[in-house]
Amino acid sequence: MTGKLPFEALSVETLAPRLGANEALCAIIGRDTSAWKVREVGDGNLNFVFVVQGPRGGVVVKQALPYVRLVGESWPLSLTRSYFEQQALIAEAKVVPQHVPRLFHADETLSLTVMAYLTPHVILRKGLIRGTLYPHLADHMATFLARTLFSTSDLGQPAADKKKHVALFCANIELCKITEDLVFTDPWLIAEANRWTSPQLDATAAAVRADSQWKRAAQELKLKFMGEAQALIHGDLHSGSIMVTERETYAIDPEFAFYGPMGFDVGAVIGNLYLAYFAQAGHEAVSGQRDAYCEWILSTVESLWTLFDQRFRALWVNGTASDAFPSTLFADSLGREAIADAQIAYMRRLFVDSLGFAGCKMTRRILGLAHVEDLESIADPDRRSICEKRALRLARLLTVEASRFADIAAANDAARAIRRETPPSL
Ligand code: SR1
Ligand code: MG
Repeated sequence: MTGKLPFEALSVETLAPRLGANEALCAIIGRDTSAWKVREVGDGNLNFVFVVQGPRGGVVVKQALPYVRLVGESWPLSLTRSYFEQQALIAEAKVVPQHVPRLFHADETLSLTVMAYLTPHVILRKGLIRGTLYPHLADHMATFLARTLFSTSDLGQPAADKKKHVALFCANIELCKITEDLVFTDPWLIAEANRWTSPQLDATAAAVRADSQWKRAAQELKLKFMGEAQALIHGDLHSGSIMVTERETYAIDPEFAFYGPMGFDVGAVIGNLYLAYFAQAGHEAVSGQRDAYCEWILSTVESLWTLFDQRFRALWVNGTASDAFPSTLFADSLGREAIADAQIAYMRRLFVDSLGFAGCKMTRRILGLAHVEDLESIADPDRRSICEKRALRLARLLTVEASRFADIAAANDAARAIRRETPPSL
């Protein structure tokens, strides 16, 4: 009997026999599968990631599993997430091909995405832990954010196109639900999957659960996340989803993509940079050794927002595809003033959203299920908990009092002041 083979979780041993006849792979790697070298390199929470190298070149083969890898088969998860990742990569490549891995092949049955193998790029989070400077990071990520968010918003495309694209991504329900629970709700609950540095953070976690202002602010942001289909967002743009060299930057893994609030992506990058900032004290061999590096992280946060703001506005001024703000309505000098005011107000709302989301993303990485290596790799729990308390203190300010920050420099000043607090005040 012949027919399509069913889904099977691939392994280092079975990948070449199962994919050896695939034209797309053979064209890149070479036809002789006995010469293929396969490694499983995935260190994320959800999927298998294989690097396949051969005489002609290499590719990454990412496979979605029917469950959450971090937890196991007790947490089933739809395989369709590969499809959303592929669709997001296609949309992103239209505006920032230099910042997303090239998509070579997709296999629906096996939930596979075959992409460019990025080498010698490293995961940004690992570089930040080592204290490596990335001089173009802010510039590149500002471009990635401005172009992907603008082009998929109602400012960057006709209303009908946007509605069709929204409909396509609306079905990414399960991945959105993970974020709705893990980022916006569980850290403020006694949730089974939560963990934190204990006993050092026991009282802090209890105080967070009792903080009604913080809970309210997080739920208001959750409502935005669920209801504001502003643009196609990456949906999980932490520093483990960014690959870098000194010269290049790539955003990978957009399987959480859907039409949501733009600030969620901007906030993800900012929040993860702040986590890296507070973790530095746990990585230095001598007190003060990473001070200059901490300042570089803050300067990256500031440049990221400033460049993003400039580029997003420039796209708006020059853009013509939108059904909103037609230029004929604003042709005279009063009209030009009005549109400039509208842009200032729009960017201010986006700034406040971004800080709020950054705060939620920081909180979930300290009190929720999935933590970050920046903090987890600090072996001494006393030392780690000091970093974590400082990060939580900023997270609360960003989430509850985002609108009080006049600009990104003010948010950085708050981070600096908290980093100096000994002991941390939360
Ligand atoms: C159960 S999945 C946990 C986290 O891993 C992903 O990278 C997302 O950040 C998700 O929230
Ligand atoms: Mg991921």
